[in-house]
Amino acid sequence: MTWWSARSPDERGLDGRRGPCDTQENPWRKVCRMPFEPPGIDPAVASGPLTRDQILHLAQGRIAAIHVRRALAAEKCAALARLLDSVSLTDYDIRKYRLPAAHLGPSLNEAKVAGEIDPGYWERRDHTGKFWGESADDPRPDCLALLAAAWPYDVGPATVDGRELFWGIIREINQGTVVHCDDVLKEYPPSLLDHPPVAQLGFNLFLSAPDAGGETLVWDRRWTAEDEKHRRGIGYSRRIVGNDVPVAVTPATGDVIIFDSRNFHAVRPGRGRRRITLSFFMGLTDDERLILWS
Ligand SMILES: O=C(O)CCC(=O)C(=O)O
Ligand SMILES: [Fe+2]
Repeated sequence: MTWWSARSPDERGLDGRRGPCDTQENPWRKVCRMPFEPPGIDPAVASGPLTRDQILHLAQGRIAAIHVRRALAAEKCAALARLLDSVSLTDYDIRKYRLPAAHLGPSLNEAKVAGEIDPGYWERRDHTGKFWGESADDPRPDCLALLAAAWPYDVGPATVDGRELFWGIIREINQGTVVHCDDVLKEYPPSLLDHPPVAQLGFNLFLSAPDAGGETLVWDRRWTAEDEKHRRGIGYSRRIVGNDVPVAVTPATGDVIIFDSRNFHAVRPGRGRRRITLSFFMGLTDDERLILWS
């Protein structure tokens, strides 16, 4: 699969330009860039304002990522950074994650016990829900507003047996992550969610971005069963992507980066300020809803 092959010679790309796309060479080396495209514009990364077409193109594998700059106002990010300075985040288990990272709020893939959701998950969901409920700085309504402005159908929490899942985990990842992919249909029995999604996208709002580095890397490469022999904890050996060049998206504070989480992806280590995101997955359902969970 190549992000570029979907653009026929007379079709407009997301950048509004018509293009023939040369997919003979390695597409990750941006061979599709037209001579008149200013440097720094990557045709595989759509930039905001977020639209329904961008979300669909991402789900179709036509682009690698969507980068919405300054989706959250600077004052709101600053208020959240102050709030997060005053709470302690929980460290992830380093044996599993291999690189230090911390979080606030539960995630579905961490709650898996013998293929099922650990009953303690629901308590953690309520606890974090209460934390945001008591805070004037909850950024989740801003995320919903961004999505609602782009998506003409329902947007709301994913459910399991009618119970709403938690969405909007806070994650601090300063030293990067291993290469991995996230796909709820592979992590759990595929019928776990009441509405199993046809595509799974990862949404990250940057409450604080590093001064340098901290890029989100996305490879044009989906998981196959063969890949399990390269598994290391929650991720995979870097060999899994060989010399393939990923699309790299550099976050700034207040930005949103969305990508297809079923593609292999990773985070580069950052320098300077903390790299803190509000993160969740968005599933596209067969009845055109966006369902959210972390
Ligand atoms: O923080 C990021 O840029 C991506 C983190 C990640 O692995 C994900 O959202 O699935
Ligand atoms: Fe991920």
